[in-house]
Amino acid sequence: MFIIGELINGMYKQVGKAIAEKNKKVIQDLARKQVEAGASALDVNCGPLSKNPVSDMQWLVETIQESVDVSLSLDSTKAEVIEAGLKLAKKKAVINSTTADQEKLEKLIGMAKQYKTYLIGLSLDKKGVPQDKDRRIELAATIAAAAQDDGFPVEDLFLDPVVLPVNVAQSQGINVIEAIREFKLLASPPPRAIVGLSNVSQGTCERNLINRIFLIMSVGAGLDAAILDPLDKELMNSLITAELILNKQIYCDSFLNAYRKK
Ligand code: THG
Repeated sequence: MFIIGELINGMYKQVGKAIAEKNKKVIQDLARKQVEAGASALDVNCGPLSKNPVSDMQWLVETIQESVDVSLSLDSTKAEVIEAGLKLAKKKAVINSTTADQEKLEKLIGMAKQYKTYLIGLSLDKKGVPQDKDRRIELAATIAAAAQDDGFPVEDLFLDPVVLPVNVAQSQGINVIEAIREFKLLASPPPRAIVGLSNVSQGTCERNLINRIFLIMSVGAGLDAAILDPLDKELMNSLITAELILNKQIYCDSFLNAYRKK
């Protein structure tokens, strides 16, 4: 499982404040803790309150890279913010993200090729968030086809069905899980499936429980990657155990520790 740590996001009050005050310690502690907990990459999002997202993204990338040596997932709806991060990234980065809109797709596939990055494609377009499984697959297919036509390596493409909060869009959970299964059939070699896990529990009381169960059900449907909180130890233990049951890890009595040492 490709785990992207979600915690460096200006959406969190403490992180938004650290970005505004240019407090390196808060950001570097979050970076180190997430990598120690098993993150293979870190999501970097300036948040909705950033007044200058280009320079905030540059500062975040430089600050994080002073403390850890991992891939960064540059998370913004603005291509120029993503590109500002790409120019500084030392390791193979993740572009998070493109939608299925033609103009945006072309631009971000071009950028992904130029900087040799991974690319996340959201099942989303100007018409808004899909409300069923088939629309998610249709939009993902548009993205996969554009990537293939443009010569972008499909194994570097992650398709995201767009997870919605269970308290306001309860019928969408199963549509997301079924879309994950079908995404793998859209190209050969199969594109990878990814979710922003914590979306599912926003505004609910049992956040950790809801995240955990949704993650494991999605892993059962073939999920390859997730943006999640790697500091949630029960979540990580459940994920490691799911991979064990799916025969992706070798069993030994200390399999949780064995996985962590890797
Ligand atoms: N797909 C892709 N990228 C994404 C998402 C996605 N990036 C952003 C988001 N969704 C994933 N990251 C988060 C980060 C935080 C939260 C949810 C998803 C979150 N934050 C608290 C909240 O809103 O309740 C913040 C409040 C606080 O604690 O201060 O839940 O789907 N490709």
